[in-house]
Amino acid sequence: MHTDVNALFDNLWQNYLAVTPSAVKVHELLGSTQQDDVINDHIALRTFNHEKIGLEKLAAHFLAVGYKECGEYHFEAKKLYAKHYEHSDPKQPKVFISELLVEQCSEQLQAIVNELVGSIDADAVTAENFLYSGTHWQVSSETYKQLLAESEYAAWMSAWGYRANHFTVNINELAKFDRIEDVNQALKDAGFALNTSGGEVKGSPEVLLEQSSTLADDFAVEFSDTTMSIPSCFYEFALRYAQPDGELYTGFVAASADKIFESTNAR
Ligand code: OOG
Ligand code: NI
Repeated sequence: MHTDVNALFDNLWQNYLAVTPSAVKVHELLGSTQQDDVINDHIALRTFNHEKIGLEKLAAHFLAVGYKECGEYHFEAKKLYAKHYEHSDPKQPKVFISELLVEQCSEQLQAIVNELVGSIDADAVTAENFLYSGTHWQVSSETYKQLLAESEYAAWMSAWGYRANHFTVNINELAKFDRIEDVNQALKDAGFALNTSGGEVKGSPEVLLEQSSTLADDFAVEFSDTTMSIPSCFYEFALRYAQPDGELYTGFVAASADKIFESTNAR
C-alpha cells in the first residue's frame, strides 16, 4: 500500500485520465479561472461486496494514508452500499467507495462475479497499485451486455475494474464561479453533455450540497472477443453549504448520489 497520500492520488489521476480525455478539457475550462489547477472535492471507486475485494479492502488503502471512515449510505433499488472517508488534512479529496450487494442479484450475475473475482491474485488486493489496477480478468462483450441488462454498475465494473470512476471539482474553491448553474452553463457551452437524471442539479442548499456531472466519455475496451467503445469515467462538480456551526457540510446525500451513479449510463 502507499504511505504517501499525494503519490496515491497522482497515480489515481493518471490512470483516470488515460480513459477520460474530457477531464483535461474540464481543467482547461475551470482550472484557468483560478491561480492553481482545480481543487478536487472527492473521488469515487466501485467494487463488489465479495469478501476478497469488498469496500473495506479498498478503504484499507486510504486508511493507510491517513483517512478516517465517516458516513454510510444505502441504495436499495440499485443494490448498493457505500461509505465515505475524510483525511485529517481537509485539502485532501474526500473518498466515496461503494459496493454491489451481489447476494441480492440473480444467480447468473453471482456466477459471473464469482468468476471475475476468482481471477484476482490474493496479493494484488494489498499491492500499492490495487486502486488503479483496472481489471484482473477477461470478459467477453456478451457477458458485459448480459450484466448491463441487470446492473449497469456490475457491467461497468466488469469492463473497468479498480480505478477512480470520477474526480469532482470543488466549486467553492473556483475563482470565477459561485453558482453550480453557471458551471453547468459553461460546460454545456463548451460542448459537454451533462447527466440529467433527476435534473441537472442534484441536491439543494437545504441539504447543504449541490452536485452535477458530465456523462462518462466513451472509450474503447478490448473485450475477450471484440473491441467496443463503452462509457468510461466522468467529471463531477460539487458546491457545499455551511452547517449551523459555520463549517461546510462534508458528507454526501444519498438521493443525489443515486443519480450520480447514472453518469456511466450509455448516452
Ligand atoms: C458514485 C456516485 C455517488 C456522489 O458524489 O454522490 C457520488 C459512483 O458513481 O460510483 O459520487
Ligand atoms: Ni461523486
